[in-house]
Amino acid sequence: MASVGPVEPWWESAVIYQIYPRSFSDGDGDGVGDLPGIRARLDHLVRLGVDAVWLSPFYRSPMKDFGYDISDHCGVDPVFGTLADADALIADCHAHGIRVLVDLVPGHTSDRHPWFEAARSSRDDPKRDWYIWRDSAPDGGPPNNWVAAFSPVPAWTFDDATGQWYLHQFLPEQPDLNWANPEVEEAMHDVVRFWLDRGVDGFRIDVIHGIGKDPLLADDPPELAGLPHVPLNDRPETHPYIRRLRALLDSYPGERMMVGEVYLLDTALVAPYYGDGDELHLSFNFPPLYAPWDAERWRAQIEKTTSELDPIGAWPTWVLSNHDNPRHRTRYGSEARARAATLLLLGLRGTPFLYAGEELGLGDAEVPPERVVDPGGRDGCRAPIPWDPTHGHGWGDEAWLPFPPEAATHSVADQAADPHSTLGLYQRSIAARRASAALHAGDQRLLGSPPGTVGWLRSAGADRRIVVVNFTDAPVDLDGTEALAATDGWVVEVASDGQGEGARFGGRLGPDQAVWLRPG
Ligand code: ISL
Repeated sequence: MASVGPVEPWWESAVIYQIYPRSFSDGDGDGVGDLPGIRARLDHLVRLGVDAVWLSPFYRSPMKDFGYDISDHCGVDPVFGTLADADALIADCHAHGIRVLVDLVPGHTSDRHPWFEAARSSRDDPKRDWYIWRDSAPDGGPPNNWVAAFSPVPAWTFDDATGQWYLHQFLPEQPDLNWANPEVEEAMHDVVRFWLDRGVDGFRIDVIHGIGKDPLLADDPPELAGLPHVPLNDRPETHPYIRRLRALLDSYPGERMMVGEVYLLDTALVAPYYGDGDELHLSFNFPPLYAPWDAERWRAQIEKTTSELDPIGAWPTWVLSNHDNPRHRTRYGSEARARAATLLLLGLRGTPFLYAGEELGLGDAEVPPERVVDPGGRDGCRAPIPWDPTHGHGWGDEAWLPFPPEAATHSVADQAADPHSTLGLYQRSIAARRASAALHAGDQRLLGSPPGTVGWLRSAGADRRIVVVNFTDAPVDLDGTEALAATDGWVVEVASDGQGEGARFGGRLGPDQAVWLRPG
C-alpha cells in the first residue's frame, strides 16, 4: 500500500488508560487490587477500545505512599503478585493489541530501599552521596526553607545517627535521590533497561521536573514560603538527565516512549520539557485539569496549550482525572457534565489520558475518618472499581477503601448491558475517534460560538469533525455563529447525552451537552 505521508507515532493517536493497581481489580479476594486481577479484566479494556495502559507502581514498597515509595524497582510487591504475573500481564496486553506503560519513580526511593539504608548507615558509606545530605543551618534548623508535599513540614528530616539532614520533597519516608551523582543516573538507567527488556512500551515518569536540584539549595522566595517546593523545582540541571533517558529509550527497538509528570502549573513552564524533540515524548499539562467547568476558562486553556506547544512541535496531552485529584465527575458536580467532558477530552488535539473508573461516570468515595489511609488526602479518587452489582462488587468481603457513591447502579456489568450508559458513551466516542483521522491526528481551530460554549474544528485532509461543548445549564442556540455556519447540514455523530445521534444537527445544544458533528 502506498504511503500517504508520515504516520504519527502510536502515542499521538492513542487513548491511554491509567490503572491504579490497588483499586482496579482484585484477583485473590483480599480486598486489594492486583496484577492477576488486571489480567482477568482485559476484556473490559478491549471493549472500551483503549490503545495503551499506564500502570501506577506495583513494585515492592512499604506503601507509605501506596507504591510511590519504592524499596525494589525490579520486584513486584507481594500484595500485587509476582514478577511472573507482571510478565504475563505485559504479554496478555500485547496479545490484545494494548501497549503497556509502567511508572518510573526516579526522584526518590523508600527510606527502606537498600540504597538509602546504606546511605544513612554512615557518612562514609559509598552510597551516602546517592541522596542529598546537609548539615544544619546556623540556627540548628533545616538547611533551607523548602516545604514537603502533603503536609506543611520541612522537606528535610534530621538523621540522629549521622547528624545530618536529608532532603525529601514528599514524605520523610521518600528521600530524594541525588541525580548530580552519575552513579544514581546509571542505577536508574538500569531500572529502565530492566523493564524495557521485559517488553514494556515505555514509562510514565513521576515528578520528572523534580530530579535536578539547585546546587546551592537556595531558599524558596519568601512569598512562596510555606508552599510545597515540588511545583517550584524547575531547573536547567534536569534537562540533560531527560535527554539521556530519551537516548536510552530511543536505543531500543520498537516505539518506546515516556510521558513525564511535569507538575509545573503553567503550560509555558511545561513546554521546555519536550526539548528540541529530544526530551519527553509527551508531558502532562495540569492547568486544564484544575480549570473549573467554565467555557471561558476552558477556551483560555485550549488557546494557551496551543500557543505554547504548537510552535515547538510538541504534541499536547489532556487529562481530567487521576489518582492524585478528585475525579472530574466530583469536581464538575454531575454525570451530565462529566459526560460532556468526555467529548471535550477525546475531541481535543492531543493524547487523552483516562483514569480507570471515569468510563463508568464514577465520583469520589466519601471516606470516613476511620478509613482514611493516604497521607495526601487522595483516598476518594482511589475507591475500588465496582465490577458488578453484588454487595462486594467483585472485591471479596471488604475492599481496602469504600466504594464510590452509586456503585450499585454504576458497575461495569450494569453499564455494559446499557448502550445509554456512560460506558456506552466512552465506547462510542473512542471508536469514532479511532475511525476519524481528523479526531485522532488532525489540526484544530477554535470557532466563534455563543458565550458559555466552546467549539472547534478538527481536520485532516478531507476528514473533518466539529466539537461543540455547552458549559451552561441552559440550552444554547448556535444561530448566527461561526460554529453553526460551519456545521450546516452536518450530522450528530456522538452526543454526550446520546440525543439525536445519527440525525441532522439542529443548531441547538442541551444543558451541559457536548456533540461531535460530521459532514452529512
Ligand atoms: O498529589 C498532588 C496534589 O494532590 C500533587 O502535588 C502530587 O504530589 C504531584 O502531582 C506528584 O505526584 C506524584 O508523585 C508523588 C505521588 O504521591 C503521586 O501519587 C504521584 O502521582 C510522590 O511520588
